[in-house]
Amino acid sequence: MVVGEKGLGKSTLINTLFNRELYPLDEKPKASFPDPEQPVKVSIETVSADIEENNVKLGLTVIDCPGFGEDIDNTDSWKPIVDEINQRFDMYLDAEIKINRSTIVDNRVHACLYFIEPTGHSLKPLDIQFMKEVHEKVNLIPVIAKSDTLTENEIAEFKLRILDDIKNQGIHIFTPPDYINDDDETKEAAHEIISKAPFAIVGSTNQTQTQDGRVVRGRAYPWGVIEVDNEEHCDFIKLRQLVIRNFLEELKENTSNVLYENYRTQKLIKMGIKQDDTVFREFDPVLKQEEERQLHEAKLAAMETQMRSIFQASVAKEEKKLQATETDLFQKHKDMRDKLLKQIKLLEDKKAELEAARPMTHEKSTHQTSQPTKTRKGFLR
Ligand SMILES: Nc1nc2c(ncn2[C@@H]2O[C@H](COP(=O)(O)OP(=O)(O)OP(=O)(O)O)[C@@H](O)[C@H]2O)c(=O)[nH]1
Ligand SMILES: [Mg+2]
Repeated sequence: MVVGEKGLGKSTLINTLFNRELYPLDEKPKASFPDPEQPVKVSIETVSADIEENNVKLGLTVIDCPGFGEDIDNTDSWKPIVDEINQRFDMYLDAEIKINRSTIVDNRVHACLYFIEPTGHSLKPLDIQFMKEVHEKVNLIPVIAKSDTLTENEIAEFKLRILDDIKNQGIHIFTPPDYINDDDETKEAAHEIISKAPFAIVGSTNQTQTQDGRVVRGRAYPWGVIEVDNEEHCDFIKLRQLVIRNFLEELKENTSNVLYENYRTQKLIKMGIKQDDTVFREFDPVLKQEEERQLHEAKLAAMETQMRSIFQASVAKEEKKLQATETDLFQKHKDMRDKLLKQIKLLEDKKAELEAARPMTHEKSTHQTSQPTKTRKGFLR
């Protein structure tokens, strides 16, 4: 989204970013004076186009807000823009509530370039009011428009005053996250980009020849050429890096995880729906890790209890089996003993029977042999 007062070079910057005439530009902008009878309304205009970065095609949609700050009374100039941002959040929320979430089209505003007039003084009340109205809904990126109209020193001082105002007013401007795991080179590059805010930009799609014969995109002055793609001349390259090359994903993530979540929570509270915070825990990696650890420990404890009860059950089963075998053996032993006793009894009876019949045969056999009786006796024992 690009917002700023009339003629600050919004369309030119977008053309410069896409490197083509997305917005046909009148060479001489028509002078117009606000008519107190006919208030100027802010309108919302969108245009989509592809941009190529590192051989990757990106589809970007630009939202222009012509009419901003053009009225005699601009008190509510911010309102249609905030409405537009909210409406896009609402569309996303509606789609999210529907069952089929896989087809959600993300039309939320992921960055708002706010054009500050190159006065060299400080922010105007309109600038402060607008930024305060949107800074919690959108990634705000302030830029100093037409910075070629200021000297290097004027830009440096103007930047400091703007940053002071922003700080004093409690306005949040987008700063990419500082990743702990990034290498020093990446961190350094990120710091260099951030250090340029608010970005002093120059827009132009015109090819101009420099004094040393190079053909560049720039603005020609009698004293020389201001080059768009030269970091010594302006912050266009750094702005492009921030928005497209380096931090496109971070802009989208911040919109999703912070700005949209705030909006959603507020909206649901207003609708009387209480939010289930557990759904959002995944955004806190420390909390999530702790939760996962506890879950893992609970799982281990459950497994241990289960294994212990399985072990106890199998021990009890074995014990029962052993007991059964013992009883069985005892029974068998008893049976055998009974059988043997019975046999002994039978033999004893037979012996007694034989002995009863002996007197007759005894005399007969005494002189023959006494040995067999003895032997038989010993055998029975
Ligand atoms: N000096 C200078 N002039 C610029 C720059 N960018 C744009 N212009 C000129 O400023 C005039 C307005 O530029 P636009 O891009 O139409 O500005 P805008 O903000 O889109 O204006 P509206 O759409 O009318 O609100 C044109 O004549 C541009 O050539 C810049 O960086 N430096
Ligand atoms: Mg324009």
